Amino acid sequence: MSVLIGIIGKPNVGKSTFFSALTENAVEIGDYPFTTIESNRGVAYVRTKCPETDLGKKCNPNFGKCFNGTRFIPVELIDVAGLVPGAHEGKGLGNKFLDDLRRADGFIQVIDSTGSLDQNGNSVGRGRFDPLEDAEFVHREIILWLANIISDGLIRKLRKLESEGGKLEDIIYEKLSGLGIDPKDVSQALKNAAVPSNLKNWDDQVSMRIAEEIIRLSKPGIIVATKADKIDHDESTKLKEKGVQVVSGDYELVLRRASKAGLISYLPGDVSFTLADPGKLTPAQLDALKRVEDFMRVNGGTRTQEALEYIVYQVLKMIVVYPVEDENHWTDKNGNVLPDAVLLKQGSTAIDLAYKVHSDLGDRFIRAINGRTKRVLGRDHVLEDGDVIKIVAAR
Ligand SMILES: Nc1nc2c(ncn2[C@@H]2O[C@H](COP(=O)(O)OP(=O)(O)O)[C@@H](O)[C@H]2O)c(=O)[nH]1
Ligand SMILES: [Mg+2]
Repeated sequence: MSVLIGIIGKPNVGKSTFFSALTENAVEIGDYPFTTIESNRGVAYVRTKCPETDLGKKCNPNFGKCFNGTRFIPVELIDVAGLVPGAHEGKGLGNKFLDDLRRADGFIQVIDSTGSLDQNGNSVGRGRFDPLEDAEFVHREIILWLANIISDGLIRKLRKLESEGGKLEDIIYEKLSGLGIDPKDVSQALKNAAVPSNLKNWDDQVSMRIAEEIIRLSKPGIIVATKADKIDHDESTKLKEKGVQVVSGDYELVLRRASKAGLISYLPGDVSFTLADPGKLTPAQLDALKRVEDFMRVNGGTRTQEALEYIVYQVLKMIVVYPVEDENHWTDKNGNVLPDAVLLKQGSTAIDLAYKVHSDLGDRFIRAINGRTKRVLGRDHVLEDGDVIKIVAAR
Protein backbone atom coordinates (compact mmCIF):
# COMPACT_ATOMS: atom_id res chain seq x y z
CA MET A 1 0.00 0.00 0.00
CA SER A 2 1.34 3.33 -0.93
CA VAL A 3 1.42 6.53 1.06
CA LEU A 4 -2.00 8.22 1.31
CA ILE A 5 -2.37 11.91 2.04
CA GLY A 6 -5.67 13.63 2.79
CA ILE A 7 -6.35 17.15 1.54
CA ILE A 8 -8.67 18.97 3.92
CA GLY A 9 -9.97 22.45 4.60
CA LYS A 10 -13.14 24.51 4.46
CA PRO A 11 -15.02 24.94 1.17
CA ASN A 12 -13.58 27.12 -1.62
CA VAL A 13 -10.04 27.47 -0.30
CA GLY A 14 -8.64 25.73 -3.39
CA LYS A 15 -8.37 22.06 -2.39
CA SER A 16 -9.66 20.63 -5.65
CA THR A 17 -7.46 22.92 -7.73
CA PHE A 18 -4.41 21.90 -5.69
CA PHE A 19 -5.40 18.24 -5.98
CA SER A 20 -6.07 18.49 -9.68
CA ALA A 21 -2.75 20.20 -10.37
CA LEU A 22 -0.84 17.49 -8.53
CA THR A 23 -2.72 14.50 -9.88
CA GLU A 24 -3.62 15.87 -13.31
CA ASN A 25 -7.13 14.57 -12.72
CA ALA A 26 -10.01 16.64 -14.00
CA VAL A 27 -12.26 17.43 -11.04
CA GLU A 28 -15.01 19.88 -10.27
CA ILE A 29 -13.66 23.27 -9.32
CA GLY A 30 -16.14 25.87 -8.24
CA ASP A 31 -16.57 29.20 -6.60
CA TYR A 32 -19.25 28.11 -4.16
CA PRO A 33 -19.38 25.86 -1.12
CA PHE A 34 -19.67 22.10 -1.53
CA THR A 35 -18.68 21.77 -5.15
CA THR A 36 -16.97 18.59 -4.10
CA ILE A 37 -19.58 16.27 -2.64
CA GLU A 38 -17.78 13.05 -3.30
CA SER A 39 -14.13 12.83 -2.40
CA ASN A 40 -11.65 12.58 -5.26
CA ARG A 41 -8.80 10.12 -5.22
CA GLY A 42 -5.80 10.40 -7.46
CA VAL A 43 -2.13 9.70 -7.87
CA ALA A 44 0.52 12.40 -7.52
CA TYR A 45 4.29 12.02 -7.62
CA VAL A 46 7.20 13.04 -5.42
CA ARG A 47 10.61 13.59 -6.94
CA THR A 48 13.90 12.04 -5.93
CA LYS A 49 17.28 11.51 -7.55
CA CYS A 50 17.18 8.14 -9.32
CA PRO A 51 20.13 5.75 -8.76
CA GLU A 52 20.12 5.18 -12.54
CA THR A 53 22.62 8.04 -12.72
CA ASP A 54 25.07 6.04 -10.55
CA LEU A 55 24.51 2.98 -12.70
CA GLY A 56 24.82 4.79 -16.01
CA LYS A 57 21.76 2.99 -17.41
CA LYS A 58 18.15 4.08 -17.94
CA CYS A 59 15.68 2.72 -15.42
CA ASN A 60 12.37 1.01 -16.30
CA PRO A 61 9.86 2.03 -13.60
CA ASN A 62 6.86 -0.25 -13.08
CA PHE A 63 5.06 2.66 -11.44
CA GLY A 64 5.71 6.36 -11.80
CA LYS A 65 8.24 7.70 -14.27
CA CYS A 66 11.76 9.04 -14.58
CA PHE A 67 13.10 11.99 -16.55
CA ASN A 68 16.83 12.66 -16.83
CA GLY A 69 17.67 11.06 -13.52
CA THR A 70 14.72 12.53 -11.62
CA ARG A 71 12.43 9.76 -10.47
CA PHE A 72 8.74 10.49 -9.87
CA ILE A 73 7.34 8.18 -7.20
CA PRO A 74 3.58 7.71 -6.83
CA VAL A 75 1.71 8.74 -3.69
CA GLU A 76 -2.04 8.71 -3.31
CA LEU A 77 -4.03 11.88 -2.63
CA ILE A 78 -7.60 12.17 -1.46
CA ASP A 79 -9.43 15.47 -1.84
CA VAL A 80 -12.27 15.41 0.65
CA ALA A 81 -15.47 17.37 0.78
CA GLY A 82 -15.53 20.78 2.46
CA LEU A 83 -15.08 20.77 6.18
CA VAL A 84 -16.86 23.38 8.32
CA PRO A 85 -16.88 24.01 12.08
CA GLY A 86 -19.11 21.45 13.79
CA ALA A 87 -18.52 18.80 11.12
CA HIS A 88 -17.65 16.22 13.77
CA GLU A 89 -21.25 16.48 15.00
CA GLY A 90 -22.75 16.37 11.52
CA LYS A 91 -22.65 20.00 10.29
CA GLY A 92 -22.01 20.64 6.60
CA LEU A 93 -21.35 17.32 5.01
CA GLY A 94 -20.72 15.97 8.46
CA ASN A 95 -18.64 13.02 9.38
CA LYS A 96 -18.45 11.57 5.91
CA PHE A 97 -15.24 13.35 5.07
CA LEU A 98 -13.64 12.13 8.23
CA ASP A 99 -14.38 8.55 7.31
CA ASP A 100 -12.65 9.15 4.00
CA LEU A 101 -9.58 10.05 5.97
CA ARG A 102 -9.37 6.95 8.11
CA ARG A 103 -6.51 5.47 6.16
CA ALA A 104 -4.58 8.71 5.54
CA ASP A 105 -0.95 8.78 6.66
CA GLY A 106 -1.04 12.54 6.99
CA PHE A 107 -2.97 15.67 6.14
CA ILE A 108 -2.47 18.68 3.98
CA GLN A 109 -4.69 21.41 5.28
CA VAL A 110 -5.39 23.97 2.60
CA ILE A 111 -6.13 27.56 3.59
CA ASP A 112 -6.98 30.59 1.48
CA SER A 113 -4.02 32.97 1.58
CA THR A 114 -6.19 35.89 0.48
CA GLY A 115 -8.38 35.74 3.60
CA SER A 116 -11.57 36.21 1.58
CA LEU A 117 -13.75 33.41 2.91
CA ASP A 118 -15.68 33.05 6.13
CA GLN A 119 -15.69 29.78 8.09
CA ASN A 120 -18.31 28.26 5.83
CA GLY A 121 -16.43 29.14 2.65
CA ASN A 122 -18.61 32.09 1.64
CA SER A 123 -16.89 35.06 0.07
CA VAL A 124 -16.68 38.02 2.46
CA GLY A 125 -14.15 40.21 0.63
CA ARG A 126 -10.41 40.32 0.37
CA GLY A 127 -8.48 40.20 3.63
CA ARG A 128 -11.57 40.12 5.86
CA PHE A 129 -10.66 36.83 7.40
CA ASP A 130 -7.39 35.74 8.99
CA PRO A 131 -6.31 32.67 6.97
CA LEU A 132 -4.52 31.23 9.97
CA GLU A 133 -7.74 31.04 11.96
CA ASP A 134 -8.73 28.07 9.81
CA ALA A 135 -5.74 26.13 10.98
CA GLU A 136 -7.23 26.07 14.46
CA PHE A 137 -10.72 24.89 13.70
CA VAL A 138 -9.78 22.16 11.24
CA HIS A 139 -7.27 20.72 13.66
CA ARG A 140 -9.91 20.83 16.38
CA GLU A 141 -12.53 19.09 14.23
CA ILE A 142 -10.19 16.20 13.58
CA ILE A 143 -9.34 15.85 17.24
CA LEU A 144 -13.00 15.98 18.25
CA TRP A 145 -13.81 13.31 15.69
CA LEU A 146 -11.12 11.01 17.05
CA ALA A 147 -12.02 11.80 20.67
CA ASN A 148 -15.62 10.76 19.90
CA ILE A 149 -14.41 7.44 18.54
CA ILE A 150 -12.34 6.94 21.69
CA SER A 151 -15.12 7.97 24.11
CA ASP A 152 -17.82 5.87 22.48
CA GLY A 153 -18.75 3.12 24.97
CA LEU A 154 -15.46 3.61 26.75
CA ILE A 155 -16.68 3.90 30.33
CA ARG A 156 -18.29 0.49 30.16
CA LYS A 157 -15.06 -1.00 28.86
CA LEU A 158 -13.04 0.74 31.55
CA ARG A 159 -15.29 -0.66 34.27
CA LYS A 160 -14.77 -4.11 32.85
CA LEU A 161 -11.05 -3.44 32.85
CA GLU A 162 -11.15 -2.52 36.54
CA SER A 163 -13.04 -5.65 37.51
CA GLU A 164 -11.51 -8.17 35.14
CA GLY A 165 -8.06 -6.77 34.42
CA GLY A 166 -6.46 -6.09 31.04
CA LYS A 167 -4.67 -3.25 29.37
CA LEU A 168 -5.99 0.20 28.56
CA GLU A 169 -3.71 0.27 25.53
CA ASP A 170 -5.46 -2.72 24.04
CA ILE A 171 -8.88 -1.13 24.49
CA ILE A 172 -7.86 2.11 22.81
CA TYR A 173 -5.99 0.33 20.05
CA GLU A 174 -9.03 -1.80 19.28
CA LYS A 175 -11.24 1.28 19.11
CA LEU A 176 -8.91 2.84 16.58
CA SER A 177 -8.62 -0.22 14.37
CA GLY A 178 -8.94 0.64 10.71
CA LEU A 179 -7.33 4.02 11.24
CA GLY A 180 -3.88 2.79 10.35
CA ILE A 181 -2.43 3.72 13.72
CA ASP A 182 0.67 1.98 15.01
CA PRO A 183 0.29 0.30 18.47
CA LYS A 184 3.55 2.01 19.50
CA ASP A 185 1.93 5.39 18.86
CA VAL A 186 -1.07 4.44 20.99
CA SER A 187 1.19 3.52 23.93
CA GLN A 188 3.16 6.71 23.57
CA ALA A 189 0.01 8.81 23.28
CA LEU A 190 -1.37 7.32 26.50
CA LYS A 191 1.87 8.20 28.30
CA ASN A 192 1.91 11.75 26.94
CA ALA A 193 -1.77 12.32 27.68
CA ALA A 194 -1.36 11.72 31.44
CA VAL A 195 -4.26 9.29 31.67
CA PRO A 196 -5.74 9.18 35.22
CA SER A 197 -5.21 5.93 37.07
CA ASN A 198 -8.61 6.22 38.74
CA LEU A 199 -11.67 5.72 36.58
CA LYS A 200 -13.57 8.37 38.57
CA ASN A 201 -11.23 11.02 37.20
CA TRP A 202 -11.81 10.08 33.59
CA ASP A 203 -13.77 12.56 31.47
CA ASP A 204 -14.03 13.71 27.85
CA GLN A 205 -10.99 15.92 28.32
CA VAL A 206 -8.90 12.79 28.73
CA SER A 207 -10.17 11.42 25.41
CA MET A 208 -9.37 14.80 23.84
CA ARG A 209 -5.80 14.67 25.12
CA ILE A 210 -5.32 11.12 23.85
CA ALA A 211 -6.79 12.06 20.46
CA GLU A 212 -4.53 15.09 20.21
CA GLU A 213 -1.44 13.03 20.95
CA ILE A 214 -2.42 10.31 18.48
CA ILE A 215 -2.91 12.84 15.69
CA ARG A 216 0.42 14.44 16.53
CA LEU A 217 2.30 11.15 16.55
CA SER A 218 0.46 9.19 13.93
CA LYS A 219 -1.22 11.53 11.43
CA PRO A 220 0.87 14.65 11.15
CA GLY A 221 0.00 17.42 8.75
CA ILE A 222 1.11 20.61 7.10
CA ILE A 223 -0.66 23.81 6.19
CA VAL A 224 -0.67 24.96 2.59
CA ALA A 225 -1.88 28.48 1.77
CA THR A 226 -2.89 28.56 -1.85
CA LYS A 227 -3.99 31.36 -4.24
CA ALA A 228 -0.62 32.98 -3.54
CA ASP A 229 -0.82 34.55 -7.00
CA LYS A 230 -3.29 36.98 -5.46
CA ILE A 231 -1.33 38.19 -2.43
CA ASP A 232 1.61 40.53 -1.97
CA HIS A 233 5.09 39.87 -0.66
CA ASP A 234 4.33 40.93 2.95
CA GLU A 235 1.29 38.69 3.21
CA SER A 236 3.29 35.80 1.84
CA THR A 237 6.18 36.40 4.26
CA LYS A 238 3.81 36.51 7.22
CA LEU A 239 2.42 33.09 6.35
CA LYS A 240 5.83 31.59 5.73
CA GLU A 241 7.02 32.80 9.12
CA LYS A 242 4.26 30.67 10.65
CA GLY A 243 5.59 27.58 8.88
CA VAL A 244 2.92 27.65 6.17
CA GLN A 245 3.74 26.46 2.63
CA VAL A 246 2.65 29.25 0.29
CA VAL A 247 1.67 28.07 -3.22
CA SER A 248 -0.40 28.76 -6.31
CA GLY A 249 -2.35 25.64 -7.17
CA ASP A 250 -4.01 27.46 -10.01
CA TYR A 251 -0.72 28.34 -11.71
CA GLU A 252 0.52 24.79 -11.31
CA LEU A 253 -2.69 23.64 -12.99
CA VAL A 254 -2.10 26.08 -15.85
CA LEU A 255 1.42 24.70 -16.32
CA ARG A 256 0.37 21.05 -16.25
CA ARG A 257 -2.34 21.68 -18.82
CA ALA A 258 -0.09 23.75 -21.07
CA SER A 259 2.57 21.08 -20.86
CA LYS A 260 0.09 18.31 -21.68
CA ALA A 261 -1.10 20.32 -24.69
CA GLY A 262 2.50 20.59 -25.87
CA LEU A 263 2.55 24.38 -25.50
CA ILE A 264 5.39 24.48 -23.00
CA SER A 265 8.11 22.27 -21.69
CA TYR A 266 7.77 21.94 -17.91
CA LEU A 267 8.37 19.19 -15.38
CA PRO A 268 6.48 19.29 -12.07
CA GLY A 269 8.43 21.33 -9.56
CA ASP A 270 10.64 23.06 -12.14
CA VAL A 271 11.35 26.68 -11.24
CA SER A 272 10.72 27.83 -14.81
CA PHE A 273 9.39 26.60 -18.15
CA THR A 274 10.14 27.16 -21.82
CA LEU A 275 7.69 27.90 -24.59
CA ALA A 276 7.54 25.13 -27.17
CA ASP A 277 6.63 27.36 -30.07
CA PRO A 278 5.56 30.94 -29.26
CA GLY A 279 3.92 31.20 -32.68
CA LYS A 280 1.38 28.52 -31.69
CA LEU A 281 0.05 30.50 -28.73
CA THR A 282 -2.83 32.94 -28.74
CA PRO A 283 -2.18 36.39 -27.22
CA ALA A 284 -4.41 35.40 -24.26
CA GLN A 285 -2.37 32.24 -23.65
CA LEU A 286 0.87 34.16 -23.89
CA ASP A 287 -0.47 36.69 -21.44
CA ALA A 288 -1.52 34.04 -18.92
CA LEU A 289 1.82 32.26 -19.17
CA LYS A 290 3.65 35.56 -18.72
CA ARG A 291 1.86 36.08 -15.40
CA VAL A 292 2.74 32.56 -14.30
CA GLU A 293 6.35 33.15 -15.30
CA ASP A 294 6.56 36.34 -13.22
CA PHE A 295 5.16 34.55 -10.18
CA MET A 296 7.59 31.68 -10.60
CA ARG A 297 10.57 33.99 -10.85
CA VAL A 298 9.74 35.67 -7.55
CA ASN A 299 8.72 32.51 -5.69
CA GLY A 300 10.99 29.87 -7.19
CA GLY A 301 8.23 28.03 -9.03
CA THR A 302 4.56 27.59 -8.11
CA ARG A 303 5.67 25.73 -4.92
CA THR A 304 2.83 23.21 -5.34
CA GLN A 305 5.02 20.19 -5.99
CA GLU A 306 7.35 21.28 -3.17
CA ALA A 307 4.48 21.38 -0.68
CA LEU A 308 3.70 17.73 -1.40
CA GLU A 309 7.35 16.77 -1.14
CA TYR A 310 7.64 18.68 2.12
CA ILE A 311 4.99 16.57 3.82
CA VAL A 312 6.29 13.29 2.39
CA TYR A 313 9.99 13.78 3.08
CA GLN A 314 10.19 16.27 5.97
CA VAL A 315 7.03 15.62 7.97
CA LEU A 316 6.18 11.97 7.31
CA LYS A 317 9.95 11.42 7.09
CA MET A 318 9.93 8.98 4.21
CA ILE A 319 12.95 7.60 2.39
CA VAL A 320 13.10 5.89 -1.01
CA VAL A 321 14.53 2.39 -1.35
CA TYR A 322 14.88 0.32 -4.54
CA PRO A 323 14.34 -3.44 -4.20
CA VAL A 324 16.02 -5.49 -6.95
CA GLU A 325 16.49 -9.20 -7.68
CA ASP A 326 19.96 -8.89 -9.18
CA GLU A 327 22.23 -6.88 -6.89
CA ASN A 328 24.92 -6.50 -9.55
CA HIS A 329 22.82 -5.16 -12.41
CA TRP A 330 20.06 -3.65 -10.23
CA THR A 331 17.37 -5.43 -12.20
CA ASP A 332 14.35 -7.67 -11.69
CA LYS A 333 14.28 -11.17 -13.17
CA ASN A 334 13.26 -9.80 -16.56
CA GLY A 335 16.20 -7.43 -16.74
CA ASN A 336 14.22 -4.28 -15.94
CA VAL A 337 16.53 -1.72 -14.35
CA LEU A 338 15.45 -0.37 -10.94
CA PRO A 339 11.82 -1.34 -11.57
CA ASP A 340 10.50 -0.41 -8.14
CA ALA A 341 10.90 2.54 -5.81
CA VAL A 342 9.42 2.10 -2.35
CA LEU A 343 8.62 4.85 0.14
CA LEU A 344 9.43 3.77 3.70
CA LYS A 345 9.50 5.59 7.02
CA GLN A 346 12.96 6.71 8.12
CA GLY A 347 14.38 4.04 10.42
CA SER A 348 12.83 1.17 8.44
CA THR A 349 14.86 -2.03 8.29
CA ALA A 350 15.62 -4.72 5.72
CA ILE A 351 12.79 -6.87 7.05
CA ASP A 352 10.36 -3.92 6.80
CA LEU A 353 11.27 -3.59 3.13
CA ALA A 354 10.79 -7.32 2.56
CA TYR A 355 7.29 -7.19 4.04
CA LYS A 356 6.47 -4.07 2.05
CA VAL A 357 7.40 -5.81 -1.21
CA HIS A 358 5.45 -8.97 -0.35
CA SER A 359 4.34 -10.56 2.92
CA ASP A 360 5.75 -13.85 1.66
CA LEU A 361 9.15 -12.27 1.10
CA GLY A 362 9.06 -11.08 4.71
CA ASP A 363 8.09 -14.50 6.05
CA ARG A 364 10.88 -16.23 4.14
CA PHE A 365 13.54 -13.54 4.71
CA ILE A 366 17.10 -14.85 5.08
CA ARG A 367 19.27 -11.80 4.48
CA ALA A 368 19.55 -8.68 2.35
CA ILE A 369 22.39 -7.44 0.16
CA ASN A 370 23.30 -3.82 -0.43
CA GLY A 371 23.52 -3.34 -4.21
CA ARG A 372 26.21 -0.67 -3.96
CA THR A 373 28.60 -2.17 -1.42
CA LYS A 374 27.50 -5.83 -1.85
CA ARG A 375 27.53 -6.10 1.92
CA VAL A 376 25.25 -8.61 3.59
CA LEU A 377 22.60 -7.02 5.81
CA GLY A 378 20.64 -8.64 8.62
CA ARG A 379 16.90 -8.23 9.11
CA ASP A 380 17.31 -5.31 11.54
CA HIS A 381 19.71 -3.34 9.40
CA VAL A 382 18.39 0.23 9.08
CA LEU A 383 18.04 1.31 5.46
CA GLU A 384 19.09 4.63 4.01
CA ASP A 385 17.55 6.90 1.41
CA GLY A 386 18.58 5.76 -2.06
CA ASP A 387 19.58 2.22 -1.04
CA VAL A 388 19.39 -0.48 -3.71
CA ILE A 389 18.58 -3.73 -1.93
CA LYS A 390 18.32 -7.38 -2.85
CA ILE A 391 16.31 -9.55 -0.47
CA VAL A 392 17.40 -13.18 -0.26
CA ALA A 393 14.53 -15.43 0.84
CA ALA A 394 14.07 -19.15 1.46
CA ARG A 395 12.43 -21.06 -1.39
N1 LIG B 1 -6.16 32.80 -8.19
C1 LIG B 1 -6.30 31.56 -7.73
N2 LIG B 1 -7.52 31.01 -7.61
C2 LIG B 1 -7.63 29.74 -7.15
C3 LIG B 1 -6.48 28.99 -6.77
N3 LIG B 1 -6.89 27.79 -6.32
C4 LIG B 1 -8.25 27.79 -6.45
N4 LIG B 1 -8.70 28.96 -6.93
C5 LIG B 1 -10.12 29.32 -7.19
O1 LIG B 1 -10.86 29.23 -5.97
C6 LIG B 1 -12.17 28.70 -6.22
C7 LIG B 1 -12.39 27.43 -5.38
O2 LIG B 1 -11.46 26.45 -5.77
P1 LIG B 1 -11.67 24.89 -5.49
O3 LIG B 1 -10.39 24.24 -5.87
O4 LIG B 1 -12.91 24.35 -6.12
O5 LIG B 1 -11.84 24.88 -3.90
P2 LIG B 1 -12.33 23.73 -2.89
O6 LIG B 1 -13.77 23.98 -2.59
O7 LIG B 1 -11.48 23.92 -1.67
O8 LIG B 1 -12.10 22.41 -3.55
C8 LIG B 1 -12.24 28.43 -7.71
O9 LIG B 1 -12.84 29.54 -8.34
C9 LIG B 1 -10.78 28.31 -8.12
O10 LIG B 1 -10.55 28.64 -9.47
C10 LIG B 1 -5.17 29.63 -6.90
O11 LIG B 1 -4.11 29.06 -6.60
N5 LIG B 1 -5.16 30.90 -7.38
MG1 LIG C 1 -13.40 20.90 -3.94
